[in-house]
Amino acid sequence: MHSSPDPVSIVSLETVIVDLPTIRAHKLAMATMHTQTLVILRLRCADGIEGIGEATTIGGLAYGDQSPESIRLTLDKYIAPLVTGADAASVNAVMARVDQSVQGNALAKSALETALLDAQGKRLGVPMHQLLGGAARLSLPVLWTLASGDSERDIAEARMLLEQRRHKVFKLKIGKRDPREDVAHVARIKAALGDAAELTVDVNQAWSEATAARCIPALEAAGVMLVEQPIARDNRRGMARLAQRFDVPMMADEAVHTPSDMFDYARDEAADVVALKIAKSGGPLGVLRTAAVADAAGIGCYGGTLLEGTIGSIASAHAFAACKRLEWGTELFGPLLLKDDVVVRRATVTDFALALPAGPGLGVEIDEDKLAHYSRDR
Ligand code: MUC
Ligand code: MG
Repeated sequence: MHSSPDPVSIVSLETVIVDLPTIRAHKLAMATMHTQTLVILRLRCADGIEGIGEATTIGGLAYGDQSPESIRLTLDKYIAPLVTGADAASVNAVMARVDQSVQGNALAKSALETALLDAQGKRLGVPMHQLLGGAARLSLPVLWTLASGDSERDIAEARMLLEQRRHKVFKLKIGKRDPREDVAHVARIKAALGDAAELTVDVNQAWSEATAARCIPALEAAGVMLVEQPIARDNRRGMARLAQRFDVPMMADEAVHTPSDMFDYARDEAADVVALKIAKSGGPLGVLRTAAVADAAGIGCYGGTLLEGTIGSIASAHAFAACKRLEWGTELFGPLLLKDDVVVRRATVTDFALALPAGPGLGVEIDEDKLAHYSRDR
């Protein structure tokens, strides 16, 4: 007879907001970043095990409808009282309890689900991906985003990263400038790098459907291999028309968060590829549910980021490693955009890929001095 193990209760949740400088200005359609703000979650359990998680967005409220401050408030005031005393090992039960009383707030939920899985992996002595069914791959290709705002600088940056064998696929952030200037910028970079590099573009919803229809042929002619979220997240029918009209694959990002968003996109044939993000889907288990719908519909999966630091990026990496198909690689370069981080060993990319840490849980350890140093409460 099997006896079920004693429950391990959740004792406390602690949140820390850290502001970290970036290595250069990162210019996106909706925000220019000089720093990145991470919300770090520490979940302490009765058996002495601590799980860690991260919730990070881009540009305050510029990218999504949760800010670092609101994520922290949601975790401290609403989620902590709900989960304190619950069995930490029953990850799905804890998340179901939270879903019952907290609508939306996928980023806060993602930090919680990550911390629960980290704790459970440490408890069982297995890496997080094993709790997700095991890794289909132990290393993940990682692209780099060129977003200095200057073509020549972007070309020099790409050449250096190619030379270092760090990245060979580059995503260009466009949508901020006049569309003609953006298209010329993309064409200039592709012409300079030639076949040594593949290019994608992310418009971050900045174009109207008419502007997209006008610019995409020029992007195709320049050799762009993927166009990400060219138009507003709400304009699903517009995305379907663009996907139908052009050969270059259309990727949905801001438009697809949950499995049901993915289902609607699949039904309307509104995307060829989806940018999966643990932050949008409420955690590593959540993102695999979205991936399953994409997979069922033949929509390609891409491992996306909200420019998290090492904790959030490695949590994403465990989930993307467990995806059945990950045809479009990942963009888990967030830690490399930061001058510093709050962990002992930062994520690195070598030979164009990120290797999963082998330790239990996430396999990532907090650096207490750095966490205290960068904490906003210091
Ligand atoms: C986004 O919209 O995809 C990913 C890479 C980057 O530079 O910004 C993000 C967000
Ligand atoms: Mg995007």
